[in-house]
Amino acid sequence: MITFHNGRHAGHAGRLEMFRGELVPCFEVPARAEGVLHELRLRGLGPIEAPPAIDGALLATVHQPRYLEFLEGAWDEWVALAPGNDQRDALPSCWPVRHHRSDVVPANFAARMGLFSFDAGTPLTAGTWAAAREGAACALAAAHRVRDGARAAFALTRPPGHHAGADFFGGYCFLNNAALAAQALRDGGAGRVAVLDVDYHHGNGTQAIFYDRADVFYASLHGDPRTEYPFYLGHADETGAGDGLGHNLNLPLPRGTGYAAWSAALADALGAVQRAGAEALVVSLGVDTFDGDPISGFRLAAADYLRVGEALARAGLPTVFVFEGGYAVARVGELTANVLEGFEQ
Ligand code: Q9C
Ligand code: ZN
Repeated sequence: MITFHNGRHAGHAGRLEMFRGELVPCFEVPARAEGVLHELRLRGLGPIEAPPAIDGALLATVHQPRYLEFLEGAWDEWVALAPGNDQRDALPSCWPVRHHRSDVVPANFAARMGLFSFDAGTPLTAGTWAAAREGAACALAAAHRVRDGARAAFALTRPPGHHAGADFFGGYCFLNNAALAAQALRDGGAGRVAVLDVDYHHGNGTQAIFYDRADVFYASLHGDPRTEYPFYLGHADETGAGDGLGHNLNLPLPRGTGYAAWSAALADALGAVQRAGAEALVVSLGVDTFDGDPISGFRLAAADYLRVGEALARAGLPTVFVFEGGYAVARVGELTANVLEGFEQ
């Protein structure tokens, strides 16, 4: 299978994230993608290419223009705010809550950081915009390749994307690569598209983007949001709204879930994808379900990921894989390549 690799991802290298009252080294590091690239080359899993340049207007098929403008200029604004800011990353520290319903976009930079985000674990750095944009280009290139007849393609995106909404970043994500791929498949002629999210965390951004639409079915298996990040979305009773009612499926699972229960949920999700009449599939491929993941709570073993790939292949759909989470840095390449290799067998 072809891989589209983001040559600018390493420019997004956050230093610190807020965690339990202190700033700790970022979990989402460039070595994650380098590990995947290394393993794909080692196994000869297919060609690895840079994506063609994209028209920036394509990002607006999923994201709000005012959010994109903010992201594009945010680093320069941050650096201009105070001497020394180029030596530290920008993190939000205040947010509007439910009763703040004004649509006024504040002039203050910190206020806009909060308006367009939902956590303090997602540093915005000098290379964030270029990396996120090039990652989105990978997702679009993979979708276009599948639209043009390929059985499957892999977008090795970094930063990840599934927590990013139409107008917010968070959970290490800025642009929603999977949503952009799904939208590109729709625009390329697929009547219905499914996004299947197997990352440990619920893809709150992807769900929100497609929640009121019938043409993109979102299914996710993830740590129960009662206890697991991103907490405020991902419950089983979220089934879609308006035209999208019945087109969203959440399968929350308790911390400690192993492969037997996890793979049964995967089979349920794949059944729902078939019943939804999807003509193409986008897989949000996080491998933070691994039992050695430092920030997650499922118990999948490395060999299980081969079976995951086989199960995904049995859906028989043209498939775009989009890289998401996975923080056991030394193992992420092996786990990801196992899924892709299992799919190809
Ligand atoms: N510092 C993805 O997997 N923080 N995002 C959890 C550990 C947020 C995960 C606490 C985790 C975000 C794409
Ligand atoms: Zn995750």
